[in-house]
Amino acid sequence: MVAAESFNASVYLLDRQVEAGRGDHLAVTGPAGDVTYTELATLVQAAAAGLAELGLRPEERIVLFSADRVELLAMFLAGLRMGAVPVPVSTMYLDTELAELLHDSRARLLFTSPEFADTARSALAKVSSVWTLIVTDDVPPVENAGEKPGGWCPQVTWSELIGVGTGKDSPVYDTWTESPAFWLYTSGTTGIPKAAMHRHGSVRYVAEHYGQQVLGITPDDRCFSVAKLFFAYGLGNSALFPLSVGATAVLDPVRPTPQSVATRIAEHSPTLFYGVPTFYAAVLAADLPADTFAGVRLATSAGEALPTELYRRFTSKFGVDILDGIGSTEALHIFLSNYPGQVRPGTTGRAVPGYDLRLVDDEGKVVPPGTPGNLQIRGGSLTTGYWCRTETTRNAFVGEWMRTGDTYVQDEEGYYVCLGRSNDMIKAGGIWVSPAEVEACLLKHPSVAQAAVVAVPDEAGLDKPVACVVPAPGQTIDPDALIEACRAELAAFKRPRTILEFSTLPTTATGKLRRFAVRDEALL
Ligand code: 3SK
Repeated sequence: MVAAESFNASVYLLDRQVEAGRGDHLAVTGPAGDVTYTELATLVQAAAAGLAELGLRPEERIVLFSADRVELLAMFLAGLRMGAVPVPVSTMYLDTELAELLHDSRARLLFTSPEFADTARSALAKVSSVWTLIVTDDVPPVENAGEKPGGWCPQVTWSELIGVGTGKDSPVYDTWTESPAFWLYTSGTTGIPKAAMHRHGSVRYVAEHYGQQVLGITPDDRCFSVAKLFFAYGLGNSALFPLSVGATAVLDPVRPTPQSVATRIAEHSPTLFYGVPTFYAAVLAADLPADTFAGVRLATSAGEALPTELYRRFTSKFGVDILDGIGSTEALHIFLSNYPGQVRPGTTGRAVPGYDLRLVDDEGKVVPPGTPGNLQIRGGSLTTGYWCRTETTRNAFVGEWMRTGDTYVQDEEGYYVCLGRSNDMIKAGGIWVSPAEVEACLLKHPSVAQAAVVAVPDEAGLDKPVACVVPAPGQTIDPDALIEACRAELAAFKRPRTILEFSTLPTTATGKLRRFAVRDEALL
């Protein structure tokens, strides 16, 4: 048997930089100020000891529901250091959605920042597994907060946590490359999110393959990502890649808008900018000055295919090249990408070093270049599986290959072109939306008899969820009321952007919804 390699991702990202003499280098910058590698390492050691004092044990989960800031990054690294399992989750979730994840993960601790503290408390009141809520120092105290089923959930501030941990021995838990490191939730076809579990070794894998070999990241880079740390894309962009080489991450707690991003770029001069197609479209619509991205040496795009026209308009206006790529929460980061100096617009590029790609037909037979197929991938950063979802995990893998759910075609030179999804899931703004979940919400409204949610491209060619509904007998459809009903129950990114009324929805002879036909009718 091969001996397991001792490896801790937090030590790899942090202690290694301090030992290499980069302690005074900036690890993080942003509106809240600068933090050096030595300062971040000290915070992480104290936070890890503090978490242990709160009773968190290796392999137990801590859910992180916070804006991007130093404390969030430190919590993530502290969790890894002590062998616990940090679970950064989307701050777009409503309290009921967060409660589901707390329950599913059986998290012991929950960490939050002021913008999300009310949602966090309201979620806590619905679950019993969480012992303690940890809040950043700027979260105002609330009287009588902390009630939960069968008990009380005390609140600890960040300063208290660091105070408890400071001066305490903060040993690194003896993790291996194979040890559980962190989870990232991703939407399922049913709408119930599932946690993709990742290993310590995968952190090094994505950093050394995409981060270093495709982006060519160096200690002189300053990284700025519109995708937040709770997305796999953002986690790599703003944490795993910069820290793996001693570079600097620009962390911004606010939701990015073209204007806020222009301001941050002016203040912090990033050299690597990570965006998504929807954001590039918004930047062009905002008519920012042509020198907004001056100083950025390279931009990336992921989440959904970058339309050629959007690529051309952005690069010709701002003079910065965009590497379009695709990754997944399950693969942890990008496995298929364009390369600097070799971009082919309208394609997603070629395999990232360390990953094998193949296109197969519905019988699983590999198809030749020029023939569309279902994309499968193999590589060293794939999830070990979904937490407590045995059947879903088995269905996702074919041996060591993972099904991506995307349909692609490869040209003779090896460039891949995205043709769409192989299943019904919708990717809007780079985030998965389950039609089934949105349809279930619409069907609760008394005016709706039938609902189908499909992806329809907007003016920039980017897919958005559109609801096609049939009114219940005697009812009329009020689109605003339906969108409001979705807003009340679902995170904002899931809500349909448009409601279209149909007298019937196209079905097969056996009564199954013909989604492609619904989509075609929605496009008319
Ligand atoms: O959606 C993507 O393309 C992506 C890229 C990097 C990491 C994670 C994801 C989902």
